[in-house]
Amino acid sequence: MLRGALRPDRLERINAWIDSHDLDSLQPGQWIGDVEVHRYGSKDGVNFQNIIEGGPVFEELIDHAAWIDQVRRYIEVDDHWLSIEENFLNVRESGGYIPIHSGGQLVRFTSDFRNSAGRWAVGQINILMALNDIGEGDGPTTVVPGGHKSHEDHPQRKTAWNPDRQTSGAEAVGMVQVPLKAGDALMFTDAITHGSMPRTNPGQRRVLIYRYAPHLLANRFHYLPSPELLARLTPERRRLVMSVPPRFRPGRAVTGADFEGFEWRQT
Ligand SMILES: O=C(O)CCC(=O)C(=O)O
Ligand SMILES: [Fe+2]
Repeated sequence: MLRGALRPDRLERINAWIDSHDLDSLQPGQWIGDVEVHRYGSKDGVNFQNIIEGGPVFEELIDHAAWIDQVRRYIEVDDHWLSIEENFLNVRESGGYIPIHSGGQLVRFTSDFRNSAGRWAVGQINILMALNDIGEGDGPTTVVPGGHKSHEDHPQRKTAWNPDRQTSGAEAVGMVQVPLKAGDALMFTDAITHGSMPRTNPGQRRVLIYRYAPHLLANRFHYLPSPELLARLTPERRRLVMSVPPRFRPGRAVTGADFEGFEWRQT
């Protein structure tokens, strides 16, 4: 728990960015500059993916002092460089929740969580920042404590043999709620079995989620940073958003259109 990680003036700037968009009119696949409107599923709300392109207030959080050294401690060891794996802003309304997922039983490098001779090998760390208070009825994140060390699937998790499971934190056995105050951040390994309570209150739950991983595992959606963003970033931030720059022969020009219709797998 990182209490008060985001100062009130920063929260105000971020919330003003959200308020300047009409959520009801936004369609998945729509772009706001270099930020893409997105949904994982039908219940878990709108995601503004690649939010670090949304302006300085989002850029500044790439290596925020409230967590970056802790994140490095678990991920940046030996041949692993730290990289941002995914970054988005999520807005969830009444009825919304994210079903129970993850767990130590998964064979997934981002779920790696071990210590070797005093050095950590962690595959992914999430920083979930509360942009408003997330208490009773607001749909707090839920975790199964120790779930990242489990060798068994949580019986209520969606699996290949149980594909229609959408278990919320209200129904899942062994889950605890993690209420947050606006400005608090929750730091957790993505391996932990987690999800959220359904939001029952009116209004919106607003969070920012930045995920960090060893550079070999980044990047989930592979947004290439815009030249404008790269020009603004410090060398340290540049390494976090693009640890391994793409390489082309001299003169080769590539655009997004070259990859349109390309089939890809999402985990
Ligand atoms: O929406 C939530 O509360 C949980 C988010 C989540 O699943 C994640 O950050 O990996
Ligand atoms: Fe998650």
